[in-house]
Amino acid sequence: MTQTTARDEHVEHELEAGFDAVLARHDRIEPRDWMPEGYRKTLVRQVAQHAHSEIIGMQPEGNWLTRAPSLRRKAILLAKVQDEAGHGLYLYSAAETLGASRADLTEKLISGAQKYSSIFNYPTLSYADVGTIGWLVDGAAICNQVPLCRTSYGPYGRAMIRICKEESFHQRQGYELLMTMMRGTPEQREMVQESVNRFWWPALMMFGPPDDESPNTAQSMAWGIKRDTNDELRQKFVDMSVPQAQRLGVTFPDPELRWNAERGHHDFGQPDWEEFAAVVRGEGPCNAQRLAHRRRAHEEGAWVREAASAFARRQASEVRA
Ligand code: BYC
Repeated sequence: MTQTTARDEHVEHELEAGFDAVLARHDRIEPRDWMPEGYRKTLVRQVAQHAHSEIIGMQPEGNWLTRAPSLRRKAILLAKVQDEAGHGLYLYSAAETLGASRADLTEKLISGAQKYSSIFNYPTLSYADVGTIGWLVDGAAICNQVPLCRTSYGPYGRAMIRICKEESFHQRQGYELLMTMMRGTPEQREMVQESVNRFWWPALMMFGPPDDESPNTAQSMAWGIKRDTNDELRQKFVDMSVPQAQRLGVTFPDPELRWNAERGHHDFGQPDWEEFAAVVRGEGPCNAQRLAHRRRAHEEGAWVREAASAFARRQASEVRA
């Protein structure tokens, strides 16, 4: 071994020990700190997928903007969909602090090279779906994202704090919408139940595959990127949703769902994991439509990006002059 290699190895060990010490005291890793390449890559993967989900997630609900039943509902929905765009932007910024480029991430999304959440590949067939997405999809998102406020990477954790505050408004508006429909006509109550039946299983899939089939969980937990496993969060979500469903007056389409006093949790059935795998592979009911729509919006927005870049260049040259 040459002297330089030995010295390099020593430095690498010291850096790694420093990184481990930060994780051990549950402190944050910041962009300029040393980090293992695998940690950086895992974060770029998760944060980018998360950002893409927020952006693609605007589409199912955006579908109902022009057909909202009242001005009040339209204003609420518009605010929510705009919030999702903001969440995407916070998250793309967090990914940029890891050396990723926003243009490259967008390219990877529209070419299908990077994933986004399976849930947004299901259609929204009635206005009740706006309420169900708020209640169950944003509810699942809150379950998953509140622990991410304590993730080990600083910019991601700080973005999550803002996002979670807005998600809790999203969940409430959904629950309130469903509550209003449940106080309405029998047809409206039926519409809510039908919507809940369609979204329950896809909502459970949002937490990812079961722990024993999740290739990333163990390492992501060791690095403090994830704070809970997929199954732990899924259980938490079921326990949280059951009393809310009872209050609302709807049921979940799961004959195995029941309280287990011994465990202090609800037992529940498994989603169709083959359907999940197909949706993640791009074969869900709306995958092609979601990506085509995003690709078109990106192409049609080219002039905005060019104008903004030209403006930035002109401002920079004025400052230099
Ligand atoms: N959909 O080893 P695993 C929102 C992939 S936005 C698609 O367990 P990990 C909202 C996974 O990527 C909701 N793919 O992975 C927005 C991995 O594939 P790769 C988005 C999934 O990362 C607008 C493979 O399966 N939330 O709520 O340890 C309106 C194996 O999985 C899914 C986030 O992104 C899925 N559901 O754990 C309303 C939260 N699940 O990459 C609402 C942040 C798994 O190895 N992300 N895969 O090829 C996370 O917490 C974690 O990434 C996950 C997965 C729990 C999702």
